[in-house]
Amino acid sequence: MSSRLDALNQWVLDVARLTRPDAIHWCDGSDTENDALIARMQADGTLIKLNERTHPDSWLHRSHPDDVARVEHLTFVCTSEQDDAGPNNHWMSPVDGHAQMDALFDGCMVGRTLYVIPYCMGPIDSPLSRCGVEITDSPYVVANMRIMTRMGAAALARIEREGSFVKGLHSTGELDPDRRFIMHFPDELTIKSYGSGYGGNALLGKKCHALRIASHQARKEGWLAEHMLILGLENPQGQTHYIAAAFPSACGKTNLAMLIPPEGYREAGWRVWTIGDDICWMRPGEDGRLYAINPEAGFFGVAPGTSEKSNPNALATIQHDAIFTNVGVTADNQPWWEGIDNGQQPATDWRGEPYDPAMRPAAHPNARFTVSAKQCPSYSPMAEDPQGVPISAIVFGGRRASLVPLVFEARDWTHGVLVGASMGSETTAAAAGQVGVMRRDPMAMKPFCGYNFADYFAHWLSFDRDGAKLPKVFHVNWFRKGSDGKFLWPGFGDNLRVLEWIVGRVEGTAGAVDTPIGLQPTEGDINLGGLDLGEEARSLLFGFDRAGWQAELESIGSYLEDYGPRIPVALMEEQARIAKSIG
Ligand code: OXD
Ligand code: MN
Repeated sequence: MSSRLDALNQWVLDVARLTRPDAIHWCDGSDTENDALIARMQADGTLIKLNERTHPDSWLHRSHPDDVARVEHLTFVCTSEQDDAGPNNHWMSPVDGHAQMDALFDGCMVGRTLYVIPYCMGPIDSPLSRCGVEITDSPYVVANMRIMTRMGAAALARIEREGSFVKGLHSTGELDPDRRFIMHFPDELTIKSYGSGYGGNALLGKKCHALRIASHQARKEGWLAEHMLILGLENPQGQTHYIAAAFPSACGKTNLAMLIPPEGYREAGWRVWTIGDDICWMRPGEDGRLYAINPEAGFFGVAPGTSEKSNPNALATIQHDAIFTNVGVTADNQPWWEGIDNGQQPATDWRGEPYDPAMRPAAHPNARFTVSAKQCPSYSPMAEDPQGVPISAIVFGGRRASLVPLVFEARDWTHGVLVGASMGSETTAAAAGQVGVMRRDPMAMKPFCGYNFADYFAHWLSFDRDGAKLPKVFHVNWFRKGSDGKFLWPGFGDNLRVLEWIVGRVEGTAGAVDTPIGLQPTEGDINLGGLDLGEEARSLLFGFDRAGWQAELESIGSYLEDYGPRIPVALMEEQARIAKSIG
């Protein structure tokens, strides 16, 4: 291999000396390689073949029952100064972090194969893309990385050209929760992950590289690495606006990114194009607009709740060549999960036991599918454009059962940054821990920002400079509940009505009223035709609760103050301005 790959070769040798694998395999990403890995995993039970007639070339993986989600409490950012990681991250010094991880990795691959996975995050020829190499002892990780990234020979060629890459070292270890850590060394562009095979902990291109390490690189280099879907909304005149939207994990990013418009809209010619469902890298272009790429090549989506009603495009995408993790299966080996609503019944649950609803759900609430984006009927050809797509609107949103209306628009960029920074949402099964607890999750990046949130907010604010043509910023809440505890907004395809208003605001054609929290549509500004919304729904979805917002602004103020003197003054002034205008 060429001398430009010396650093990579040396690192692989160093890791092999530490972990002592039986064999080393450099992944080329070919079909032959994948077939051999799949055959091996089928033989040892890592993968179980699903019904070949209904789901050709698709597989079920059952994880260790204690290894089903991201582990935020075991995830660390290792910087020399603790303040650089910030109160939003668990911290360890790089020296201690390496010592702790290397002790775990010592000899951990004896009897196993070490796989070297060169990968590219983003279109292989895009200047916005970045490469990495993951070393792992898990063939399941290799098979998933092949779907989720541009993996293999082309990525290795780019690494050879550029000479730089993010280093990720992973071992499933013993899958013991007491010997499990995910550590990031942003200054060394290095990740070490031990003891878990779960996607967010083990597919290192995804959360570890494309968010935690990339957010750190993005700050240094003047771009943004965000936990956002990207969609294109095409109107009946054939014009497309691109929208990036940040919602916390398991809050409907995949569903929104693949939305199918309600019938009347469809007939009129509205269409949603999918660019990405989880991660967005964007940077200012020469014209001052923000241009975005999806660094991923596949979807690692939450299966439960996915149905013909909630997301027909996702269902079509996962009909073949998909890996399902921790779903239930029917008697004839079709994947099954709660909310699939396809008239079938599960026979076996995600732990491989006969399904008994009194014991546990058939699918784990965080069961996942891994599938190539190219299989999605709404996948946009623009997703492969090396220049990225220009973003017209940024949307923030969380799960808020009360207070927060259906949609509002921030007055300007600074206000928009405050709206993102003060986002709150109820926790979900995507991370280990209690579900349904409201927490602040700024820009949906609480688990993923690789540095101090105070500096991250300052970085966001810095994009407002001469010549910038920034997107408008909005906040949505699909999850408002009525006094009966039921959701007030139908959601799913009907969210297009809100997107139409957002694009109308961008184009200057849609109306709004000024409220202290921003610009809100009245019922007349949004097309509600054909919806059955009661009196309570209309008043809560479009209203403004002054007393509730007074308390919310106070809570936002004390949340931001907790970041201490690093918090940008402009953000505190914005909070004070809004608090004052509420009265
Ligand atoms: C994900 C997550 O898997 O956010 O995308 O947990
Ligand atoms: Mn995510």
